[in-house]
Amino acid sequence: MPNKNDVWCSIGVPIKRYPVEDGPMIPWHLEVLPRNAVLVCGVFFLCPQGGRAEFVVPGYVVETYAEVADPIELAFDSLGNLFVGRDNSGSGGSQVGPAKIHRIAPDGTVTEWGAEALSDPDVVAVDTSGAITGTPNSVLVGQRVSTTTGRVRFIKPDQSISVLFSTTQFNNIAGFGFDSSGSLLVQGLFTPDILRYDTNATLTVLVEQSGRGVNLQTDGAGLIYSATGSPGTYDGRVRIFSEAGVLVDDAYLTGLDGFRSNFNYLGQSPWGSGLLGVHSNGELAHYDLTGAKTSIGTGFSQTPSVVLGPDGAYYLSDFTNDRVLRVAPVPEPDSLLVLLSLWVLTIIRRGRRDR
Ligand SMILES: [Ca+2]
Ligand SMILES: [Ca+2]
Repeated sequence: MPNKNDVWCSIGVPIKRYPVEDGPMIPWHLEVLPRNAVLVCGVFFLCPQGGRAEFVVPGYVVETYAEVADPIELAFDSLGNLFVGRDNSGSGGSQVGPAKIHRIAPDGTVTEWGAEALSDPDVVAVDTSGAITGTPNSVLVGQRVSTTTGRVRFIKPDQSISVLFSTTQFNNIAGFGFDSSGSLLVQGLFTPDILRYDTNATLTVLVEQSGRGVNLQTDGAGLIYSATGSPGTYDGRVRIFSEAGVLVDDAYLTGLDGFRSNFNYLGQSPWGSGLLGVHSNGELAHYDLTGAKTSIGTGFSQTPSVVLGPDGAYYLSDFTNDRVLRVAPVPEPDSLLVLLSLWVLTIIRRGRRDR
């Protein structure tokens, strides 16, 4: 039997279960269910409506960049390789089970990355400079390794794997960021405290807070944006802290729909500076630095990560459909192509006149 936290189709085949918990099950709130889900005897069922959802961002083309199983967090290295964290629950396995992360090369080739499978490898970041791991472009992987212990490992470009550190401050990892000094910041999941691992390999507790970790973003200029959700109320919140761990804004964003909102991209975008994220209702939204919201797209489903690519396009993990999406501006008509078309038209017209 499916458990109450699973999403199943009416004939009992698992479609996708969103890995919001990585541990003890908490019943899904009704408002986070897809529109085509129904509640039967306490079990949520999802009836596929044929084909994939429509992803719409006016002025932008949304296309499949690569097909990958169960994608969660995304991170580019300095060479344009895109690393994709992974959660086995999408394929019916354990939320904390072992898997190899994916690497999508710039030519689109997908490789299972790392010398061995790692438990719960859903959160990733890239140490492009090597300041944290000693090896540029090592991929940091945030893991849950036991009921008491969280761990950060890193995969070097030769695919060998080392432990960066383990902690009992929290047993699972919700997000990574880098501060302006190049220190690695790590937010927990069940306990959303924030740790700092500096370039001298010193680990300190920067922030202790309650709720549940959703994600962490840094602006690289002194501020940390920490997204949390509260079990039961789903009153999602983004707080701002200084890099010293001092609370700057306790309520930068509030009332978000909890775990299912993901605020993954912080920086300049075509919609201005601020945060980009996807809500549980499929809305792609931008929040400016005052917290004002602009809706910029619809139809997204279970999109745990948004990152800016080296080509200026945005890349989104589409957990439900086992793929990474690329969102790029509608291309301008090539001016040479326009000139060529006009020239061909002129030739045709002249030919008709000469007949
Ligand atoms: Ca997981
Ligand atoms: Ca995890």
